[in-house]
Amino acid sequence: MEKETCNFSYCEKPEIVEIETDILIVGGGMSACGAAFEAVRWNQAAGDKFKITLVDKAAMDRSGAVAMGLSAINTYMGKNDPEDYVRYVRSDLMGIIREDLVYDLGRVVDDSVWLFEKWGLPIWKKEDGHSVDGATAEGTLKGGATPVNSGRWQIMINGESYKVIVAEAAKAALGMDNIYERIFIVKYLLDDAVENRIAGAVGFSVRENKVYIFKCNTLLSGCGGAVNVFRPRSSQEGQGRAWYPVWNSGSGYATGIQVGAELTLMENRFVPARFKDGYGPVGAWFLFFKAKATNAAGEDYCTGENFDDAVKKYGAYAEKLGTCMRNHMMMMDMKAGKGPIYIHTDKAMAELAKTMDKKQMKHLEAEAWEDFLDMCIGQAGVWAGNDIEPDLKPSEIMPTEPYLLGSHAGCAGFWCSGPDDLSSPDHYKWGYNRMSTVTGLFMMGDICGASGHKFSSGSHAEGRVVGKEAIRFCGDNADFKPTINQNADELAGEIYLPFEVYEKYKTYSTAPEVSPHYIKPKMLQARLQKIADEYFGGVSTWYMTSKTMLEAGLAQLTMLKEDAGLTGAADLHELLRAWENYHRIWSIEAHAKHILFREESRYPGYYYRGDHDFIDDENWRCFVNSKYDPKTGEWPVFKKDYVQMVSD
Ligand code: SFD
Ligand code: AMP
Repeated sequence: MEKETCNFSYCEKPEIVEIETDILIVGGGMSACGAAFEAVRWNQAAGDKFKITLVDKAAMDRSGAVAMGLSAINTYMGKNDPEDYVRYVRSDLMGIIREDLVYDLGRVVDDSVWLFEKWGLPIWKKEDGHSVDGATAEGTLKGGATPVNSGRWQIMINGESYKVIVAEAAKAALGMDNIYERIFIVKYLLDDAVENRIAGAVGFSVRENKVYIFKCNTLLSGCGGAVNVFRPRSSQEGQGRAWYPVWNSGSGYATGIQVGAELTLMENRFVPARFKDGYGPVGAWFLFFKAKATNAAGEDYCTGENFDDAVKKYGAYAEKLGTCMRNHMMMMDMKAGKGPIYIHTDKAMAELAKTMDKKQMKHLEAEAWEDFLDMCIGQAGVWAGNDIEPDLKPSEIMPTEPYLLGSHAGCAGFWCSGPDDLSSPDHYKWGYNRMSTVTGLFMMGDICGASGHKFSSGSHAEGRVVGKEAIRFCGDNADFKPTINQNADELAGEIYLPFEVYEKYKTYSTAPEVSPHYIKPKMLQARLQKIADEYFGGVSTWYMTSKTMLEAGLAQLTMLKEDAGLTGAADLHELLRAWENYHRIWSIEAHAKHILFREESRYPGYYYRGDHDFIDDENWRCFVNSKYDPKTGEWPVFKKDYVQMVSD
């Protein structure tokens, strides 16, 4: 079909707001809040030379993955050594990580946790051998108090208001005049005078008819991962429910890819085991309440034949029982009809009751509920609706649809420069810590690749590293003036194209939902999810794909991308949905290209290449990187050397 353009013949022209700033922070989640807080501190030390601006598609108080709150901070070093943290992350992510980035995070992450506590986050403490709520516990972690560790790296919090607390500190530091909420960033802008140099970003208000053009010296990108790229398990009545936040729609990946930033390990994904239908996280139940998971016959699916079979196929990696391997063995039983898989919350509570008096037990029950009321309210609803009292009945768990992310037990993201004081190899560092291969463009949180297991605290800490580096970058590049040749009307026309298309053709059919001239965002999303699910290893094929399936799916995706240029949007809400979809398409395209290139199954339990169902360290213990060329549209995929920096 013919390409459509928007010159505002049919839709209303938006007001155009132009903002010049030195530092532009895109996103308002954990990493962006960390970046804002730290950049302001270093800017003050530099004599307040630089203007710092933050733009978030939502409202910072409740935006991003921590919106609902959390009940644990999953990365806290305490007495652990950062080298041990590297060993743990490397083992869970199947032997390939950027050890410089992970070590660098390990040495600073606790400071962010201490700040959270200072700002008012209640953190549980161990007092006289008992766990005490954060609100009543004495002392602070920084002052030497002992946290309640659920696992080696995880500590318990009363975290319903976690995000509000972290956002408040960032807002207070930046000042509301420098914060733009409910502005969706559509794309980043490269400089027209200097090659491979970031110069700004454009977006639109999701509440008013306004398009925003930001010009900047440096851009700090922290837009989270990609959710709803694969067809979700929840359908119809539960549509929209997912484990990771639905508003993290791949913007971080798409915006960076489009300006040519190099990607790494985009073949990786995260498939978490979650409470069925409610998507409640399992970590606190496994680690803190010591619950066990079994098949329907009460057998541990990570032992016996399943274990032996996995070791035979995937070698020593299987023995370590990392997150994807645990999934793998669970699925072996599910596929053999040995499900449902249960997590025995009831038995765990009964076991704990043996060591507790009535009052302590009541408190523990409250915690068990709070675990979900804090971070996944829907799960409490599913329990109530299904007549499940978790202290009396077990619950089903299940692997979810795949998500793309780089801060939880996944590592898909951009190839970033590391710190320069760790004797790392030359190809790991090029000047500024966490800067991508595009000059002035930094990546943090979910989208800084090959360095998973940062979680909420690590993402904040990484943001702080980036905030500090951004001030240094601005100081070193103070003379830079962004040159953007594309005029404001052209940029606004691009963003408002789905409005123009809809207004032009909406009367061509009796039901404007259906038209031969455009596709509505909801339909486009359904097509995208179907392609990803069926060709790229979603739930309907038990995460299985292959060269031929990937190639067929990529061919479909090419057509979908073309059709996405003919999306029709009736209102601002649909305009948001249209651009979110576009970002998802770019993210999943990168994912599929990388899986296609890596001829092995590095992450069994996350995805399988049926035509290469083994781990091949000799040929593939390396990074798979790729780089889209914004000038030619070519997108080569290639290997990059992995270097082990920390001994086994
Ligand atoms: O239980 C645009 N996470 C957990 N971390 C922990 O430390 N403990 C836990 O208990 C955790 N668990 C957990 C977690 C997440 C979720 C959803 C659940 C449970 C249910 C992980 C952390 O939350 C995660 O690692 C960090 O939040 C990642 O930080 P960051 O900064 O990479 O992403 P973000 O916080 O989601 O923020 C993204 C921001 O970008 C904005 N945005 N803004 C402008 N334009 C666009 N186009 C944009 N697109 C996105 C968003 O609005 C947001 O502000 S448990 O499972 O382990
Ligand atoms: P989750 O709630 O599954 O997101 O996990 C929270 C934290 O607990 C993460 O650090 C996980 O890696 C860890 N975790 C979850 N389940 C297990 C398990 N069965 N064994 C070890 N660690 C786990």
